Amino acid sequence: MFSLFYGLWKHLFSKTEFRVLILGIDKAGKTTLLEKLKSFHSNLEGLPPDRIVPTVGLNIGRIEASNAKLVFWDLGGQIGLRTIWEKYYEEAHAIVYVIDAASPSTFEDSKSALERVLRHEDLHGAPLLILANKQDLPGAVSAEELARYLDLKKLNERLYMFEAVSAYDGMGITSSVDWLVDVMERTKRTEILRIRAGAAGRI
Ligand SMILES: Nc1nc2c(ncn2[C@@H]2O[C@H](COP(=O)(O)OP(=O)(O)O)[C@@H](O)[C@H]2O)c(=O)[nH]1
Ligand SMILES: [Mg+2]
Repeated sequence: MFSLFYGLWKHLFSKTEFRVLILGIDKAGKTTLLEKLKSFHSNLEGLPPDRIVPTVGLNIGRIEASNAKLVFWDLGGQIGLRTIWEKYYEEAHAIVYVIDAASPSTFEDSKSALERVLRHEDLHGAPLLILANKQDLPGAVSAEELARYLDLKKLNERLYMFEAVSAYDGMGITSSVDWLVDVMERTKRTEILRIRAGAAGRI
């Protein structure tokens, strides 16, 4: 009997809940991505793309993947809403940065918004997954091309990866989540967040 309860207890409480911020400029595909994640990894149906409206504020999605629990926060990307992003930085384990890879005219805006994110000290050491989204569209640039274009400096202290995805057809999404879980499990930032939560009585 004890072992049964112990097993249940372990199942319920042993998994850390990782908090992941989904950032990116307006129309990059953040909310569509979140809905795809939900439809892949939970019993809940994600919203179909034609029912997704521009995000004002915050969408939250909880999933289980690679034997971990993840909470995704999808924050609105319009310029006026970007100041809200910072409020969530301190608690986040990792960042997913979404870019519309089929819209080169927006790359410059994406790049400067991302550089601002990376400069913020509350995100120190947070792993970064950059998604070259909308690969289903003919003009989309590859992950390598996007990486070359962004030419990000100051990435040396964090784990990062570029991945080509489509929030429409799901390309690249499962491997992206696997990577995220793997790096969040071994990054120092996770350890620091865990210690801080414990100190605040929120283990
Ligand atoms: N073709 C294509 N369109 C996408 C993809 N992801 C998002 N979109 C479209 O891009 C627009 C903006 O998407 P949305 O998720 O609202 O972007 P957000 O502002 O970053 O949340 C919508 O018209 C989506 O249907 C994708 O992977 N492929
Ligand atoms: Mg949105």
